[in-house]
Order: sequence, then structure tokens, then C-alpha cells
Amino acid sequence: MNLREFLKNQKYDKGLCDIIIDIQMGAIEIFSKLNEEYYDYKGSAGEKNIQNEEVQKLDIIANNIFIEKFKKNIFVEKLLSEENKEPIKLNMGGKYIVAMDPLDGSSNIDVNIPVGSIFSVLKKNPNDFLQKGDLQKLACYVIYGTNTVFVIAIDKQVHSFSLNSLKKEFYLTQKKIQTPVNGNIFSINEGNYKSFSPEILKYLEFCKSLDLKNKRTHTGRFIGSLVADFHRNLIKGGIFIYPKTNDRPSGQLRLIYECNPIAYIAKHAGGLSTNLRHDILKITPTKNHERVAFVVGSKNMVQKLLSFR
Ligand code: AFP
Repeated sequence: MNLREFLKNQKYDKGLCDIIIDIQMGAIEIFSKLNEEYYDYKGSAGEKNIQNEEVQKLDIIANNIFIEKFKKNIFVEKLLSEENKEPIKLNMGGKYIVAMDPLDGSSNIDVNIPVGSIFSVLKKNPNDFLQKGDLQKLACYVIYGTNTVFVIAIDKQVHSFSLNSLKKEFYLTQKKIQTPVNGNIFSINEGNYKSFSPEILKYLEFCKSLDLKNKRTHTGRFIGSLVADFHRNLIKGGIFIYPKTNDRPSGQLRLIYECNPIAYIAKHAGGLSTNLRHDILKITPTKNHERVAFVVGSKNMVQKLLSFR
């Protein structure tokens, strides 16, 4: 069943369905660009974004692709993008506002590592984008990996769809995804070791312990592309940890358009997320591009980490 047929069979709000279709169309365009032989699309754009990070040519291309899609969507009133300092006003009277990271992990493009697009959809509200993640109406990401996969959390369920690139359609591959309650993968950039707080150090020690047969109990995997690290852990069971660091004292990842949608997907797949003090989805953001410490993954693994506090 393709995505359009799937949506027709559900009783989702029309506005949310139209947003999903726009994301599907944008993702197919990005998939094509990523797979073009022309190297013109790859590499740095030679500028920095408002977060002082180097912008890749494809960051700009992906941003423009989704802006153009949402411009024509009467349900989308405003769009907040990682690539733009201020939210972009789109359609007055639209019932939803969308926050996105149009191409996450883009510094990995040139080395052929999966990247993703992440979206959070909220109802229009006087607080604008400064709403708790729990209030999201739709959260989703597309991972451009060995296969291009669209994971959608809507109506408290998580479903995944795979791209058939010949037919240019996504097809339902997994309904009502549940992440394993336990896992053995820990994903953390250990280059930040000197910044880690005692509970993280203790948890890493625990992950590195051996079993009675002297074999490792856990395995470490860190791609450096949030969507790819999260997606693997969602399917196999694992924990992703990006804490505050000396050079990023608030954390590396952005609350509204990276952590919230991923945390929402994790929650409705049976997982947990935290900033080590609060559930991510219960935090009220104070600014649009706010960063947070982020831990997300299999319930028992996140709880084990929290037990070392
Ligand atoms: P880029 O989009 O600049 O590649 O950043 C990716 C990212 O925001 C997230 O996807 C990764 O988990 C995280 O940064 C990795 O950052 P470090 O490589 O600095 O640990």
C-alpha cells in the first residue's frame, strides 16, 4: 500500500495528510539530488548559518525545496527552519506551524553517510513554536540511507514507509512500530569524554562491562547523523546520548526541530527521552533555536542511565 492509499484509509486530519504528502514530495526531490552524479550539489556552500555551523550546498537546496512545498499548503501558517533565523510566514489562516531540520547530518554527505530531514508539526497557538513537544500533532523524519525511509508518528502510532524510486512513491513497510524495551547499542560521541557528567561516565562504564564469559555486553555505534543513529536504535534497541559539552554548554541538538520530533516518535514507539532532568516532551522552549542535552532510546536503557544520577 502506498502512502497516499494509507492516508486515505485513516481518519487523520486533512491538513496533516497534506503536510505528509508535501514532505513525501520534497523528500523524493532531495533523494534525487543526493543520488545525482553531478558533484555541483555536494560540498560546502562557503557560508555559516545562524548557529555558526558550516552550511552545505544541499542544506540550502533542501531548505528551499521544503519552503516551496509548504508555501503552497494552505494549512501551514509558519515555518521554522534550522537554516533561517526567523520563522517564515506562509499562509495566513493556516491551522498548523511546522518546524524542520531540512537536512540533518549534512556534513556527512561528502563521505556517503546517511542524512535525514526532520519535521515537527504543532497547532497554531499564541506561543508560536514555544510549545511543549507533547503538543505535537505530527512528527516525522526521512532517512536517506541504504533505502530512503519515511517514519511518521501520528495519532499515537508510528509507521514506516520505504521509497520505491522507480514509482516515486513511498510504500508502507511497518505499521505500529514498537522499539525494543532493551537494547545493547550505545551511541555517543566519546570525543567529548572530558565533558561528561558523573552519571554518563558511570553509565558508559556499565555499558563497557563484560559478562560472565568475558564478552562485551554492549556495542558502541555513533554515526554523527542523528536520524541514522536514532533509526538504527529504534529498530534494534539502543540509546542515543548527546549531553552538554564544554563547547556546547546547552547541548548540541536543537529542541524544537530535532529533539522534540525524535522524542515524540520514540514515545509513541514505546521509548523514552530526557535531558537528564526532565522528559524532553515536557520542556517548554524559551527560544526558537534552543539547544538541549538529549538522551533517547529504549526504555530500560534510558532508565538505567537515569538511575546513576
Ligand atoms: P551536521 O548537520 O552539521 O552534520 O550536524 C549533525 C548533528 O546535528 C547530528 O545529526 C549529530 O548527532 C551531531 O550533529 C553530531 O555532532 P558531532 O559530530 O559534533 O558529535
